[in-house]
Amino acid sequence: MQQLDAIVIGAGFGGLYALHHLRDNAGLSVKVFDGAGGVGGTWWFNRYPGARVDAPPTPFYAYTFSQELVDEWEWTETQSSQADVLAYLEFVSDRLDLHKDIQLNTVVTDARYDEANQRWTIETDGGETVSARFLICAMGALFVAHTPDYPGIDDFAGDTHHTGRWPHEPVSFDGKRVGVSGTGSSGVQSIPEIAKEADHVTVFQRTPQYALPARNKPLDPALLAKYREDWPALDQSMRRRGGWPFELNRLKARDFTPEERHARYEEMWALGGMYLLIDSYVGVLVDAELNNEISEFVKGKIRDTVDDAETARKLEPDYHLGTKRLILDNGYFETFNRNNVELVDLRNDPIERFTTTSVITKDAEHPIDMLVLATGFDAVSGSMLRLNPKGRNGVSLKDVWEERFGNYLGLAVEGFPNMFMIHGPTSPGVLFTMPKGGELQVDWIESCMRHLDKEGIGAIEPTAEAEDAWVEEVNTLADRSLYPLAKSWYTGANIPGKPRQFLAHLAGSHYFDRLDEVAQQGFPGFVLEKRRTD
Ligand code: NA7
Repeated sequence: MQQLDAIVIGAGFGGLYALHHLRDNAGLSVKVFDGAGGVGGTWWFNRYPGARVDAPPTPFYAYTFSQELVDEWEWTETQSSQADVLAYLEFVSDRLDLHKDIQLNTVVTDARYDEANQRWTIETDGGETVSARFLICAMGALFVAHTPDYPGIDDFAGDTHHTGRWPHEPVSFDGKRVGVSGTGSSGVQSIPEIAKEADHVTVFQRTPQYALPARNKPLDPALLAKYREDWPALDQSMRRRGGWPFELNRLKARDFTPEERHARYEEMWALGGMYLLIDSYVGVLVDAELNNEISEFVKGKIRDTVDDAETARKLEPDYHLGTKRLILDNGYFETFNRNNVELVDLRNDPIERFTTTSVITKDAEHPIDMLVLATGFDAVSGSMLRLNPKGRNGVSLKDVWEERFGNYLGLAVEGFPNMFMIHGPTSPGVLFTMPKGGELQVDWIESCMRHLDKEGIGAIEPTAEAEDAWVEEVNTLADRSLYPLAKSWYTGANIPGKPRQFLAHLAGSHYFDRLDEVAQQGFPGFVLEKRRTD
């Protein structure tokens, strides 16, 4: 059986960096396994038309640790396309010679902790068994695609594509009547592209969503050069500002008149991207009154954009802006002015069943030739539960997480020694720029491993008390904000039967300060078990 220091599951942003850092900087033997046919993780799977980065602009949704990588990769647009991000990750894998330690097309089917030897053993779908001291789970926060179980959906005879499992061969919408279910980021990004080609598009909307204009444009080479020059400072800025590279205004709404505030919203709207949410006034995600004002502003923009008043009304959201994942769009609302696009409001006209050729809602039958499911993911916890590792005494994660996603620091779970999660539940995840957040987590894991070696420790796991206090802390942070008021995948509300728990740490920079503190203090909250074997 192959013996390694660390097994990494997942070859996306987090897993690739884990391989590089642990192998090339820490000198460990590491192997990455991924079920996909290429590196890229989320960016390998989510290749639906219109897929783009919806985080800070390029080049900040990228690795930050290497000035060489920053200098060598030529980003071309401000909100990079899926193809560009994937090409970048392939470039990084070549440049850092990662491929030789990545085994693709290999699903890890089992992972068990061997208590006597303080090691993990994994099995793959190819029948291999591999052992390592550490198991690093970098399977992604948005990996397990969610498909609604409408009666008859499996009987539908046309092609069905989930945005999160998009085919590698081209998909033609030409001459087709396409039904799209779901209006989160994936739906909002893909619907305008599908509508350009299809005969007819029927959008099945459960929750109307806010979307801010992405204003994607070519990236000015002079600006890119400037970012490269200022990279160390911008990188530090991201670490301090919740993953955002630029200084933010600290304006207080109450210091301005309604007219002045409105003018500022217009200014932020014109800038595009996330600015309206993060840089108009402080407290948009905690102050309901302020949030309502900005939400109303965006609803006004939707009404201004959509010609048909009834359609515009159906598209108006009724939750606080930003409390579901913020969407950046490229012509989404304008798409409803096309005469080949129709909106079905599922709240008033729910889907009853599918036939071989149509979707039947309460009020009508909608014939379709193709179904696009943009219905999201069993987010954050789903990929860990799919792996379902078995910890001490063979206890499975599914059993431990039946009612609550207990863990400490979003990184480790009691009863699962030497197992670490990247972007796990209660870590900042998508609420911090993910590539940077993953790097910081991996850096912490490596410092933890060094500590264990120095102290002759064979196994580390959190205490139950540390987990309880941590989950409480993350919940308290969430409860001070408007986030828990929305039904979102941050709370588990998108998956029937999923325990409700706020899955993201809302103060990213403080989270990473906390990780630093725990490392400096010798890992309080963890049980350290002496090494049993040499
Ligand atoms: P999201 O944001 O979870 O969106 C999924 C969409 O699918 C959303 O509109 C859901 O409505 C809808 N949905 C889910 N289940 C159903 C059923 N049963 N019937 C109808 N509609 C349904 O996933 P995305 O892939 O768009 O985005 C995920 C992340 O990827 C995104 O945040 C970016 O960071 C990139 P709901 O709002 O739950 O009522």
